[in-house]
Amino acid sequence: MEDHLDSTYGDIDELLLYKMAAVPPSEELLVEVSGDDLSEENKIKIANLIEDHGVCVVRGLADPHVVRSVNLKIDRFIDDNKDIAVRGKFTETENAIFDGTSQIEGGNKGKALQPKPVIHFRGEKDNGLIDIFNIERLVPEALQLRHVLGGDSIKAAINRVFPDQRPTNLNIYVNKSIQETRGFHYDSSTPIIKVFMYLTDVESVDDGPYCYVLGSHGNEEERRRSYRAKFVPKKKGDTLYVDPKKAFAFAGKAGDIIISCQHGAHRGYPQKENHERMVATMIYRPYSFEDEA
Ligand SMILES: O=C(O)CCC(=O)C(=O)O
Ligand SMILES: [Fe+2]
Repeated sequence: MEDHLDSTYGDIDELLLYKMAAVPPSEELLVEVSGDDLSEENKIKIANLIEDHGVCVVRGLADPHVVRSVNLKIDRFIDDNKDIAVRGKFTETENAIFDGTSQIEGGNKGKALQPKPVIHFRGEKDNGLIDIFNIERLVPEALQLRHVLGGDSIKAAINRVFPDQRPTNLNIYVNKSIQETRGFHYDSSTPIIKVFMYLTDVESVDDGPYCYVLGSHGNEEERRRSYRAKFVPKKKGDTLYVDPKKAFAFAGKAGDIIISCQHGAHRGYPQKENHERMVATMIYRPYSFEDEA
């Protein structure tokens, strides 16, 4: 039997627009905390949300000054190095490696192993999607973000549901006027968690919010079908079908944290021109993953 694309693809955008306007972000998915540590009660709340929906938002854990400062410093660095960025060629400077056309071998792992920060331009244009590895070597304060996103509190909450997940790489995504993004997809057929932190306010769909299909982490059959499918929209792991009623876009403030099961259907939403978004992403993986990679 041949799998086919579901015609609901077109409707999702409309629904997301509606939901963004209506609930930014849903109270049900939100855990508000104060201080830099999570209480046992909050860890349990987070674990329950991850288990039930595959995603949740934690607000109030990050120091707003650090978030702002890291955001400004990265922005300034990108602005100062625009010329190199435009060339899109492999360039090594005193402070950083610009891996224009992905010449560093070994994929993401290869980039993370470099002794300098690696600025990887996924798009070819000046305003292409930028993925930064080893950010602490560029902006030492970002170490504090690593300590929040990969720290004991969040890890303990995640480990209640997925006992073997541990933080690995910290990346920064910079989207400036990115008007095309990959559609709904799974990062993996087995459990992988990402902990995102918005470093800029994401106020509407125009800013390119993170989107998630609630509960899709539990839909193993659909995931298997999508991975098995002979023809998918773009590449392996793209979803064949998502329930538009459960597709949800996350508005949020700088400092908001989104904990997300990446074996559920998700995407970054395309931006409108002149909109910018910056996100710190901590990738969790099971201890056993190293052997498979
Ligand atoms: O840019 C985003 O919001 C999500 C990107 C994505 O699909 C991922 O990090 O796995
Ligand atoms: Fe993804």
